[in-house]
Formats: sequence, structure tokens, C-alpha cells
Amino acid sequence: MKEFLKSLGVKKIFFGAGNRNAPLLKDLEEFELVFGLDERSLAFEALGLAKISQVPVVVCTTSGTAVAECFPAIIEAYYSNIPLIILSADRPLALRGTRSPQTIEQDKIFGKFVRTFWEGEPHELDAKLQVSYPLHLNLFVDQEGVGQKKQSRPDQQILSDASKHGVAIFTEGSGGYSEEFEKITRLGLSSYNEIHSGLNKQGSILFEKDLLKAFSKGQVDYLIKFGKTPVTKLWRLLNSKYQNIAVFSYQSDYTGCFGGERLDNLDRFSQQTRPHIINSDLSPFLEEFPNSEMSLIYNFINKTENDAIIFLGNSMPIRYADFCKNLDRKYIASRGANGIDGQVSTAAGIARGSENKVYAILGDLTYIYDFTRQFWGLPSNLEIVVINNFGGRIFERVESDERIILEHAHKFDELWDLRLHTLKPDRDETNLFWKRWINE
Ligand SMILES: Cc1ncc(C[n+]2csc(CCOP(=O)(O)OP(=O)(O)O)c2C)c(N)n1
Repeated sequence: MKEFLKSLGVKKIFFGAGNRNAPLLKDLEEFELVFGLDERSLAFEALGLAKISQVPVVVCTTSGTAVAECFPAIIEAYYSNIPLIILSADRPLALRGTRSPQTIEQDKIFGKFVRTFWEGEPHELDAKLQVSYPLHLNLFVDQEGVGQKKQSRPDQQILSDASKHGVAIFTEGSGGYSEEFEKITRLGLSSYNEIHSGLNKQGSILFEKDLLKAFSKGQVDYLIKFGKTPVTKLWRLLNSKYQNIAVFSYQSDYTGCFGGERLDNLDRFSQQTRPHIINSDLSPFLEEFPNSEMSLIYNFINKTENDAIIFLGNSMPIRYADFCKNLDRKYIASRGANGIDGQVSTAAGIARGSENKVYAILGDLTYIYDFTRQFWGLPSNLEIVVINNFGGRIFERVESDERIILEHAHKFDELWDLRLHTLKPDRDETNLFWKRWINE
């Protein structure tokens, strides 16, 4: 990839923060790198530079809506014949069409507005490739190792084997599955319900870490997914570590991971004995770390009105809100493509369509991405709550390149005269909470 880009004369790369494109950095260090957040803006900056210099300029993005954000600059580049290059990181081909997390169909996404489209693995980029601009290179980055997949998942026979244990995962779109929940509970299956599932029931496994522990102890043989693609990290692990776990998608064609099958009814199950899966105790953590992000979100949600709608930003807010098992509220999130773009506007639309109070809990970068919406005034029933940890701290959790955290020093309340509620977490408390919680 490096030699190919050099052969085109590329010198500068605008790098949009993201986990899927981060592994590409090791091959891009010889170029001048500019790190940034908003891909729409990065693409326009690259366009300006390419226009004045007539030298090809690259924008490197993560997967999902981040790629689509480059579209307006691509259109301008197309009509003005500007050498703009979009280098988008994509899931490996094996995950295309599976709706695995943050996977969208990126091939030929810019349609007729790019003159060359190429996709493949980064090492396949060859200096002999003839290109015209604008150019879109879509690169498969196999972080999961799904390309080396050897086994196939067990089929539906496993459901009638009383010695096997199943976990039902209820996520967004599960509001109508109360009867199914009761039935699988009676049959002895375990359940794990994500906060935005829409199902007003508490699962037998409360916390993600206990779910993951049950997997690492070998207590689970199969999964049934109710609703859309879950948030839990487990869904990424199903593409790597847990490729042998059977996965069924209830009344839906998408498992959200590699392989698995659709399940139309719950007739095949036999009664099973639920293994002892421990539920961790959260209260000592809330007491010991009252200024951690988890505790601040927990307390904030519990103080909202009973009929409030909580809109959860992607990144850590939706994950930390899952600690708060308060089922009296309605939770909404944009989990179709997991973008951090347009979140203030999405919340504004939700508030327009509701009489209830809406609280949008967003990370600081997520807020910055769409904060211009606030200049035009917000619906009176909408409260924006920014959890300001001065950067994209999710990238610390996944131990990614620290440059993509985009650390900053903005304290929003002092910068702009906008109606805004900021939560100010203590970084050490958050990190200690997390470290102990995960390792306990
Ligand atoms: C449009 C878009 N661009 C990039 C990403 C990749 N991304 C995921 S989370 C994240 C950082 C979010 O930071 P922040 O909102 O501050 O939340 P925190 O990680 O601190 O919880 C980024 C850039 C994305 N999901 N969507």
C-alpha cells in the first residue's frame, strides 16, 4: 500500500479517528499524517489541498457512515477533476452482508462520482493499477481473523440436546418478545437483555462481563439473538474466538456475525438446567468511584423523570448506560451503522416526535461532530448531556493507537453560550473502576 500511494505522488494523509483503520497506520508512517474527527470536514480539507497543489491527497476513514461522510467532497472533486483519494477500511469480505457491528456495504458506495474504485487487502495494492480521480480504495482489514475461519457453527440439532446450554440475547427491536422471554426462561435458558432492547424485563445475566465470563468458562453452547445486532463485545468475539458457538437469529435473516442461521419458532427446545452464572455486585464500585463515568451516567439516568426518553450516543455512553438497569425509562440509540455523526440532530428529531423529556447522553467527540445543530435552537424538551472525558476514550479501552483518541482541552461550558449539561468524570476513577470491574 505504501509503495502504491508513493507511486501516485501522495504526501499527506488526513486520518479520521477509528479502530478499523488504525492498523493501517503502521504502513502509513512515512507520509505526513493529520489526525481528525469529522470525515466530511477532513475530506474537504484534503480537497482544498489537492486543488491548490494538484498533488493527490488521501483521506483515510474507518468503516460505516464515516465513509459516506466523504461524499460531498468527492462530488466536488468529480466535477472539478481534483485528485482526491478515499482510503476506507472495511470488514473482511466474509462479513459483508452479515450486519456485523459497524459493517455497511462500502463497495462502490460513491457510485459514478469516483472514476476508479478498487477493493482488496492492503498488500494487494499494486503500483501497476491504473487510476483516475477521484479514487476510492476500499481495504479489507481482518482484525478478527475471520479469513482463516476453519470450523462451521453447529446447526439447530443442538437446541434439542438437554445437555447443552443456550443464552438468549435481547437487543433493540425486542419489545414484542415478552412471551418468548417467558418461554425460554421456563425452559432453563439464560438471558441477557441490553438496555435499549425495548423489552421491559431483567435478564438472568445482568452484566456484560458476567456474560463474557460464562463464555470463557465454557458454560454456553449456543446463542439466540432477538432483535438487531447486539452492542456487546461478544458479537465481535463470535467472529474470532467463538467461531464454534452456534448462533441463531430469531425471526430475522441476520445473525450480525459470521455464519449462524435463522430460527422461526421456539418449538425444538428441551428443558435444560441453567448453570450457575454469577451476577457481579455493582454497588461497591458505585460507592468507591462516585466520579467515574459509569457512576455519573448511572446517577444521572436514575434522577431523570420516570417517563423520560434516554438517547444514548455511540462509543462508551451506550455501554456505560448498560450498568444502569433502570427499566422505567425508554432507551434509544443509533445502532444501525454505529456512527458518531449526526447524534445531536437525531436526538432533536426524537424530541420533536415526543411529548416527553428527552436526554441525549453523548461523548465529547460525538457532541463536537454535530454541535452546530445547537446554534439553531433545540426543542424545549431536549437536554444535551455531554460526558466530557476530553477525547475518544473508547480507543483506550481497546488499546488502539493513542493519536486517534484526539485528546483536547475544551470545556464546553466555558466556550459557548449554549444550553448544555456537562458531566465531568474523573479519569483515574473511571480507569480504576474499569480495570477492577473487568478483572475481578
Ligand atoms: C462517523 C464516524 N466516524 C468515526 C467513528 C469511529 N469512532 C467510534 S467511537 C469514536 C470516538 C468517540 O468519542 P467520544 O464521543 O468522546 O466518546 P468516548 O469514546 O470518550 O466514550 C470514533 C471516532 C464512528 N463510529 N463514526
